[in-house]
Amino acid sequence: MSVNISTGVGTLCFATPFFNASGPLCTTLLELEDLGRSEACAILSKSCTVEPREGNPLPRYADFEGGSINSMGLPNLGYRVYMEMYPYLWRYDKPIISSVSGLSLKDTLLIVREMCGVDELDAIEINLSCPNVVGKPQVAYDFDQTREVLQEVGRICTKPWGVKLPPYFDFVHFEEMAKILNESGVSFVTCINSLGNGLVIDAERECVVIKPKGGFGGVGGRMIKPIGLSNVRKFRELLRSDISIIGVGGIVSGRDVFEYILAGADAVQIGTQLQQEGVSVFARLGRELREVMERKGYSSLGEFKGKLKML
Ligand code: RRO
Repeated sequence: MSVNISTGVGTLCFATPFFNASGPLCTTLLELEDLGRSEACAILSKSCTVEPREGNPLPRYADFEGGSINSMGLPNLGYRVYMEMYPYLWRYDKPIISSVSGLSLKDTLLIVREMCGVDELDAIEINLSCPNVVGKPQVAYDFDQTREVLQEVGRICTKPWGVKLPPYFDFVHFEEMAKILNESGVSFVTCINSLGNGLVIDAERECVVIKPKGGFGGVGGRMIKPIGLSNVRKFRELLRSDISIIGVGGIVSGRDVFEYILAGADAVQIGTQLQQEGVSVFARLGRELREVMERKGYSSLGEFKGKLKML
């Protein structure tokens, strides 16, 4: 049986449903070219600011049995460098997406305005949920600020755009955020970013495992999958049907991808597992997802997308 795993996010067409989360292995041109050569369906660059940033002191990333913890602190080359890279990435013939994370609304608008002038760029993901810049709270936990950012970006952005959200845990918060998103011009929503300010401890050394912020950092990987799934599911229930959802959080196998699509995701991003396994993860996920679909008799993602059954 032939299995088709192509999908779409807004007006973008993807050959497979998986690509990188903004963060791991997507900061330099070499890394972005590796993603271009891989079976990732799109290339998403590391969240950028106006000026280049070194980020937080090392060590700032660690694996643990449940996943990963990071406090990278938004290290990136500055938006101008990414603008120059996108034309080189065009040769890989897949959508190119820029993650934008201005340190202020003014910065975000400046970057978005400039990025809209780059023909080779297909879409923009506004990161409203970086948990690791000291003194800068996560925008998307402040609903008034989020509404303002979405209104202002919507006024100037001429490319398809979406937002990267932090995890929510309360139905009232989901409803409030969904109302704001439904009244905005987003064509996609990416959920979730890492769980902010977790703490991993090495009992042998009686020590934290990352240096910045007293060891606190964003938690990703296997252990956050139930939260990622719940956020995708809840937003699928609440958002306009023309707003696509990109799921991210704890995807390790093709079966995890299947679960996200069942919950309502149109595509998924891979973070911790990409960091740990490298870009070959995408080919493996493709094989595994096809296997799951063949076993269940599905020939396209649309046959089960969002069709999670209730008891
Ligand atoms: O760079 C980071 O510390 C970082 C960012 Br911008 C983000 O959005 N999520 C995360 O876990 N780390």
